[in-house]
Amino acid sequence: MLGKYPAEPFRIKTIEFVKMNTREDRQRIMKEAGYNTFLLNSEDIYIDLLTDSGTNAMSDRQWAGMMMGDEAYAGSRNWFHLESTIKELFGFKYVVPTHQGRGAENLLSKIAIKPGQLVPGNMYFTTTRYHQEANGGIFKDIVIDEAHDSVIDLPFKGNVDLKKLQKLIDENGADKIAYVCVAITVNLAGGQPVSMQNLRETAELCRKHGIKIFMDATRCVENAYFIKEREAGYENKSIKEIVLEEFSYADGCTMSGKKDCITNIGGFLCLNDEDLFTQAKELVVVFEGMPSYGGMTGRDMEAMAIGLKESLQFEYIEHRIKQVRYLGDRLIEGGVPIVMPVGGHGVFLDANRFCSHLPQEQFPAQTLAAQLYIESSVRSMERGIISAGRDIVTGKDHKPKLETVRLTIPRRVYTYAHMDVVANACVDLFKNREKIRGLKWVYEPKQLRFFTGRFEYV
Ligand code: PLI
Repeated sequence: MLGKYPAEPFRIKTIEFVKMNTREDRQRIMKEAGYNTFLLNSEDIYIDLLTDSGTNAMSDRQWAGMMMGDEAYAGSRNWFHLESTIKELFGFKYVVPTHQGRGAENLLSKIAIKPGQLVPGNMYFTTTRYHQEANGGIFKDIVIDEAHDSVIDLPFKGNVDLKKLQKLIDENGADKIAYVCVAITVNLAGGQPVSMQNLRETAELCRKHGIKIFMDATRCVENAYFIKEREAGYENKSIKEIVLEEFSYADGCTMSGKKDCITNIGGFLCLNDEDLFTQAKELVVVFEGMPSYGGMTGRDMEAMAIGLKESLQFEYIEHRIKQVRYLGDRLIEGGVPIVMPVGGHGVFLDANRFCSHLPQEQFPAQTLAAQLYIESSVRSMERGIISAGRDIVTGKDHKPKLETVRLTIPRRVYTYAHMDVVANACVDLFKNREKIRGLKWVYEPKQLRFFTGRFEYV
């Protein structure tokens, strides 16, 4: 193993200038953006930790690959490269390309859910649940209870609770279940991994009842690193072997290529069932594009094929995970409440404890993210009551136990010095936390309201 916090396993070849503005500027800018960090202009940000999605830095090899883009409308050579790479690394029989992860989620929901069926999953994700519900599915949370608690520290806090899944099957019958969706890792729980043992046992239970499992593969490489680090019997296996084993327990997966493929756009759906594949191919032309590009350019597909291989290198993923952990450790040292343990793609501030003077109805995480930007020009994202949205039947707010602000680390973009700036900003803000004021809605969008909603101070 490398040191506790390994140095960057790459050299920096190109840089992008960023500028600092004043606190006064940022106060005005944040107000104009309706206290929603999604509505800020990138140019007004010093360190952008909104998301790790599509914000990755590509390698010289990926950029070289982009010059080899074959922009044919059909049958591009880059598609065949990408398709064979995914089949080799993930082990599925069929691949359908999409413009990004939610395109794959839309296709899967359309072909695999009958209206009224249940879709159990290890915690909801915004776009995933949206597509399940839009296609008549009913999401059921089957993650272990501990995943909803910010304090409990467990090695595999994203695990499926097999008793909850068994109960759903017993009470509703296997026919009522469209499929089980297992995310590796679990984004909204803090990037928490799922153990191989849990994947194996979930698959056994599903197979016994003839229920399919589809994985959300978005951060499957980060999940594999945690398995290697924490699960007995995997310490000497390669990341590549572990990723392949993860997917051996699934009937297919959806993938946002914007995360662990280390690219800026793209996605795909993998399937083993020929009939489902045929249906997905028929639909992909309606929503995404030809089955040989699905909304991606030839050069995007080439970059993804190369990025996917790079992501499996041990030095890369070890640095990635430990850089995130470094930020978490700095925050813990500074007394800032965060979701424990630190996960794969970011550090989640616990806004309930950070802003304990604010009720959830005044959106503690939303206002904390806004204030962090005002104080430091660091952009983060709310992952709490605003992201959770409303119940599709009752119209009432979902009230998640986790009310968090996510400091998400783009891959290969920032250094440890940047992490120090972020940590210092959070520690300073925590000392002055009583000054943070609550928010109320000015404009609440009907779908995925966190993206474009607007707020003002209570
Ligand atoms: O943003 P997309 O459409 O490529 O992928 C959607 C998506 C699916 N599953 C998971 C676990 C995600 O994290 C995810 C997208 N996540 C975003 C945009 C994020 O900021 O976390």
